[in-house]
Amino acid sequence: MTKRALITGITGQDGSFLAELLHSKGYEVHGLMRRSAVPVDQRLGTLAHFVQVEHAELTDAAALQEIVGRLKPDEIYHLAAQSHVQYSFQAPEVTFDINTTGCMRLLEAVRKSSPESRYYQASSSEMFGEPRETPQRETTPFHPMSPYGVSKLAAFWACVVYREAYGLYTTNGILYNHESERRGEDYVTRKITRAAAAISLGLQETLHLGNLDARRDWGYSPEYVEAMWMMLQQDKPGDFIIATGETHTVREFCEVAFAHVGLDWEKHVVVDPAFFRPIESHLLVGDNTKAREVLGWQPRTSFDQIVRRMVDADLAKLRRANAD
Ligand code: NDP
Ligand code: GDR
Repeated sequence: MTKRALITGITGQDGSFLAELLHSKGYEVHGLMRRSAVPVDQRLGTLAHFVQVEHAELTDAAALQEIVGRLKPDEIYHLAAQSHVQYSFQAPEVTFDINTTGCMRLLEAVRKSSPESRYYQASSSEMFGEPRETPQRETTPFHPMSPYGVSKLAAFWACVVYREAYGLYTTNGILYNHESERRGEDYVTRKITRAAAAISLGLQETLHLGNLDARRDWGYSPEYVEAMWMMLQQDKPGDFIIATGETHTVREFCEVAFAHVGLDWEKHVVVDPAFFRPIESHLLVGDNTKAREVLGWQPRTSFDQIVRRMVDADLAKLRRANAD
């Protein structure tokens, strides 16, 4: 029988890769998005050929309940969020409303209208913030270092409570940074690859960045959405860390990206206090043993490959845009 999935955050990086993955597996894919002045086809691109659109804001409990009750999806992937960590310092209340209360609204809709649905929560390594051990495991205590981290941690626990109190199938994927050619342009990786491409084409001169010593455990988004799907195929719900186990600095990211287009990054990057955060997470690196052993998941694309693939995609995109 055809399985039905509902993906929130369908217009985001992970939503788009996950929709393609589920479509390739024969799922009927529904995507939740908020209304905007930009036409749906333009926002969804090629996904518009197979994704059935449901319009709702995460702030609208009644709309969420109507959609979940009508579709009764086999699987719900809750990816929608205010996902920008630095912005969460400027907008903590909105971040909490969307990321935490939004999750509670969706869980309530599932509990009341579709308790058989399997529910995936997009949890984050930011919940570890200032980690008590490195690498982090599913058992490592949490200590978030941003309003975003706090909002995701509360949503994490909401999923655990709904699992334990009501027996719902709720699974938390604790994902470390994952990137791709579809990454939003104000996250550091895409900002760098887009700038390296633009500078090499003579379209830009400098790149303003914050903390170059910041380290992250960067993986490749298409592989991380596979892990999401694998999690919901398990007999029992649980919590899983998805990470590469390797870290690199923002500086190293710049080196590889600029070298790929034959440039010396030090000639173009300007350190700008505007992009520093009030506090910064340190030593976020994940231990993916449980995911490897239970799910059979492992990362395949190396750091250098991710960077180069992103730069190549930005070069192609900018060349197309400037040929018009
Ligand atoms: P994106 O920022 O690319 O996508 C976020 C999505 O959420 C967009 O589709 C956005 O829609 C939607 N959204 C935001 N606010 C609302 C709202 N009020 N109502 C409805 N939809 C809304 O995120 P990613 O794809 O990178 O990440 C997916 C999820 O995984 C997020 O929850 C993120 O916090 C989490 N995560 C991501 C990691 C990463 O490294 N990428 C790592 C760990 C966790 P719109 O287009 O309208 O803005
Ligand atoms: P992060 O990703 O905060 O880890 O959240 P981001 O790419 O924004 O920052 C990574 C690191 O780079 C440093 N940095 C800069 N960051 C941005 N955005 N812009 C800059 O100019 C810049 N210069 C240096 C940051 O200080 C930081 O240390 C991402 C999001 O996808 C979250 O939703 C997700 O939960 C976490 O990853 C895991």
